Amino acid sequence: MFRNILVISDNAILCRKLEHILKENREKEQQITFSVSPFSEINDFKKFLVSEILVLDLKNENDVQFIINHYDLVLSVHCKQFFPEILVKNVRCINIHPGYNPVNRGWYPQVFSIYHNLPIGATIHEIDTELDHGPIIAREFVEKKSYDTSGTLYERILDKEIELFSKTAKVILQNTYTTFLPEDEGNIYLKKDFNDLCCIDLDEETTSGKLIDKLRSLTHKNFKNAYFIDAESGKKVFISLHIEPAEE
Ligand code: 0FX
Repeated sequence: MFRNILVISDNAILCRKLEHILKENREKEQQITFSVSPFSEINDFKKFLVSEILVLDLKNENDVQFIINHYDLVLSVHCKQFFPEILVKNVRCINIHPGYNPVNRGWYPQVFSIYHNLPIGATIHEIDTELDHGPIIAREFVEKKSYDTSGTLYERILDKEIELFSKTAKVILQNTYTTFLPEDEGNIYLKKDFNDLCCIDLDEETTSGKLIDKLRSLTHKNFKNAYFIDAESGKKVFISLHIEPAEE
């Protein structure tokens, strides 16, 4: 069983839900510590979490050594920092990923799932030296509808992450879980792919279906994602989609 568990995250809402599940599933002798990346707003986490919160920079060798010396399990909960090799080789590191590995590795998986018409889900896996790549502990698909946007699909994926973690927290904390390897290398999309997707080329010829899919994939609450460049002013003009199915 793991004794000193570190959660590292950049997503306060998800952390609040996981804190509850972790506390329900831990044994008395298991210590759980929460931490955030230096660029995260720690006060957002303080609002949500009962536990004390550390700030840890995975690019800082002292911070990485501190983790290696003090913890035997690191849980990455939408942590935006890349885990260095020395960390994953010395401490068991487990990631909760908002995509179905290996189909949706990388950044904002639901965006690329809508745009490239790929299945989507959530995965809990051991971290190795490649992004969203290691042995899988649990994964499940979520339903994707023709009228989903990134925003509506993301909510379903978060629910699935919580569901998967609720089902596996006990065996993860006890270190009695089993794993299986991903079938292949799958697909990987990075932040740059998202930034490129956001720019709409007004001269590109496409089908109505593909354009709707692109705008659905870039519509997420109030985020200003998709844009074209106004020819007169040279300024970005942001676009998002209002989409809803007819009532029965
Ligand atoms: O915490 P998270 O949901 O997850 C992201 C990556 O998607 C994930 O692959 C990685 N493992 C994790 C560490 O970081 O990211 P977020 O809270 O910044 O964004 C949540 C969603 O909001 C995102 O999936 C798409 C949407 N979004 C976010 C930003 C900042 C946008 O549509 N536009 C944006 O500018």
